[in-house]
Amino acid sequence: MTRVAMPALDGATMLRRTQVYQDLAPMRDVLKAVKPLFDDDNVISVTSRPGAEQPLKDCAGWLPEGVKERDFRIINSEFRGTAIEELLGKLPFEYGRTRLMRMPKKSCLSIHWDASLRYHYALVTNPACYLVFMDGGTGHFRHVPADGYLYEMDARLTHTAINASREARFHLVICDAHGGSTGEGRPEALAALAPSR
Ligand SMILES: O=C(O)CCC(=O)C(=O)O
Repeated sequence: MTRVAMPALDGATMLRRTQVYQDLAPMRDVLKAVKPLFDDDNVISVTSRPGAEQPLKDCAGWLPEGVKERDFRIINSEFRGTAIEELLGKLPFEYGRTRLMRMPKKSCLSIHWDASLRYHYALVTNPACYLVFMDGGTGHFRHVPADGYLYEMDARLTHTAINASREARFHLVICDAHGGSTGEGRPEALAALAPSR
């Protein structure tokens, strides 16, 4: 098994609080306004590509081959002039795909890894919701609190997310437009996992 370039699993870098802060109440107002737009895929696109046929669904699913995070640079009309646009304007990096992610009660994601750092802002959560970073057979659980701060996640690490509660969880998830990494260096069994969502 080869292990070369996979980012190190380190408690401090799996998830860290950034300096970026946005009041929670107006952020939750935006969520409330768009909540009826969620459907089975549990994702609403905040940003989309120029000319997207369905801007609110442009970021759902996997990043298609040849498409870059930075292509998702249009803030959809539903989010213009809102606290979410204000938050995006404060970032010290360029945003790529930006989505509202609903995680239904008693659910989890498949284990995967992503090509860039990701940033999570918890809108509605509770202590039974976690990002879980895998280290062989061990999972390191991290909770993203709804404290108004944006959290940086090293999504290049193999991970999943779980909602072990009886309520839906809502996060705003922002991809770094220029982050990047490949599966190179992962143990073979994990390299076979495709990057996801
Ligand atoms: O928490 C979520 O909804 C997605 C978590 C995740 O896998 C990610 O941000 O890469």
